[in-house]
Amino acid sequence: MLTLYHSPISPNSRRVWITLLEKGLEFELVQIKLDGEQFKPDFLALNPFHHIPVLVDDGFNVVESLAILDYLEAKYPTPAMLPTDAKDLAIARMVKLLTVNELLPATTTFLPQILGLPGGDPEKNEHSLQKIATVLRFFENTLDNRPYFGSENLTLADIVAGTVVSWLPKVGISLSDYPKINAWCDRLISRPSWQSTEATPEVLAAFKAVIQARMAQS
Ligand SMILES: N[C@@H](CCC(=O)N[C@@H](CS)C(=O)NCC(=O)O)C(=O)O
Repeated sequence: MLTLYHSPISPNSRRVWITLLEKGLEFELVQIKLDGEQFKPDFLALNPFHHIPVLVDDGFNVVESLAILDYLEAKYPTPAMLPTDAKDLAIARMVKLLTVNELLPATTTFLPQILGLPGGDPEKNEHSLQKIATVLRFFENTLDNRPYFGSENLTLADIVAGTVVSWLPKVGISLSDYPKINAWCDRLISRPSWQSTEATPEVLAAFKAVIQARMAQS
């Protein structure tokens, strides 16, 4: 039995959730409220680093979302969600790593904006916007005439990048200068796996309350 410990607002856990759905696996979802539940002993026993996601597969714990995706691909190889050709595999890996190392950190600058909260530093925002543009240009140049990164079929790279890129228009960062990425993003968000994992207004409101409480403490 597969169990995913997650939070519906987190792009790190959403990428695992979508992969489980796209692989057609049966799984149980356990929501961890990031207002302190991640520090409780039961959860720390699963992940001493107090992060979601955690995947438990019949008593075997996997932490770190990219390691979880690799585990799922190795253990449940159908449908295949990584290219086998060396260059295509390099493309998929670059897209995954650029998303977590460059794109995602740059988007966190816009957290107050995403949640409609005051705050945000114009200088930091400008720096982040430039970083985001560099990543989007790289992605635009990396997509060839195939519908997905290095593949005719959806890959783990599309899931990792797509769960972050699809949020950009919501904070006013248009994809219109990147026509291939724009069309790719539309393809992704029309998939049932994307639609069924989209954060609801209630989830966003609960997250906003957690961030407001943290801001009041600091
Ligand atoms: N590198 C980790 C990052 C996980 C992560 O940062 N999760 C956040 C939610 S997006 C979290 O659990 N935060 C709560 C905490 O660190 O206490 C991964 O990819 O799994």
